[in-house]
Amino acid sequence: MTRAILLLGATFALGFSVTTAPAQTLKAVKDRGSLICGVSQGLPGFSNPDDKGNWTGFDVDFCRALAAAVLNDSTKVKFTPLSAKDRFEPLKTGDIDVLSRNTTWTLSRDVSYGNFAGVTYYDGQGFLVRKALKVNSALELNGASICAQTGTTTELNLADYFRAKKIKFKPVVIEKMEEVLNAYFAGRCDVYTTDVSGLIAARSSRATNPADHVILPEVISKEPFGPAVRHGDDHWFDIVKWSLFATIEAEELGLTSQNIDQQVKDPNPVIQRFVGAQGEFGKMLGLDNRWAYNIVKQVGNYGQSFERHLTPLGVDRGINNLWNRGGLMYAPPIR
Ligand SMILES: N[C@@H](CCC(=O)N[C@@H](CS)C(=O)NCC(=O)O)C(=O)O
Repeated sequence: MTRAILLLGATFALGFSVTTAPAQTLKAVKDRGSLICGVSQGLPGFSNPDDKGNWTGFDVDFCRALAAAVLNDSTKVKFTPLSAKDRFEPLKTGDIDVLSRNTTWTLSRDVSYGNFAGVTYYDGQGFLVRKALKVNSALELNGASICAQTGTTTELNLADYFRAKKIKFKPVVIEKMEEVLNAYFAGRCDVYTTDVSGLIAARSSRATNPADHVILPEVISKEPFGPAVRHGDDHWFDIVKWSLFATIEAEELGLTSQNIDQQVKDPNPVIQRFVGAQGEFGKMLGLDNRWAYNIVKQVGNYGQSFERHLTPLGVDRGINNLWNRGGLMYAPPIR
């Protein structure tokens, strides 16, 4: 009897462990020889393809940093462009290894779609209007038509904000960003609302004369962007988390793609651990001990990515500065 129960238990345990074994994302990425990264369909500064299909941007750099950590080669990335609405499903199905796409970390997304590895960029939602409308505040938008994109936190915040303020507005919610921008710049809506970084990108890349458009002072939400991985693979979650922390830690340590080969000789034990000369921190993650060195050498530190992609658009570091420079960027220690 006892034996039968034990046997039944063992069979069940075996079956159970087979059916719920966590996805071996690291192994899949290594076997494939490339990382599949979900990005936007084109958002200057964050993830944007050129005519030849080469992707660049702040979120793209994170994909490259992860490929440098995991595959020792930042070029081994395949990009999957995803609309706001369709971005989470490929994470669940395993069609992408990571979602790195100006995606706000919220409770419902964290519970329903995947784990967020941290925050790469702290943003908030704002409003872009034509200067000719002579509007100085979101509180003056009574009766305005407001364009937003489907499947975003933007459309939800928009409704909340105006309901709370008892201001009437006409939502124009469109699925494709290209069409949202066409609608706003053709004057089919008075206002364009999205993350402030997205407004800055839209104004500088799409307006005939950027000075004809103003961003109103109200920031109506918190939009912490971060990379997400699917549930059920803690090991992969750790790798993505620590790859992000490594980019921030590198900036704090003053390690850049230009100086890291000099800095490896620095006897500071924090740097020695970072570059893999001391300890087995890479190995603990299932990676090469030079994982963090590879990120910095091949992609650069957090600040370098920011300066390469966001500073040129006119985005300030602001709260995205390091914690010891007045911002919120803080990485736990590698030890
Ligand atoms: N951060 C917000 C908005 C993200 C979002 O999708 N924003 C739009 C407007 S800036 C976008 O990136 N569109 C690009 C695309 O659809 O490819 C969210 O996570 O819901």
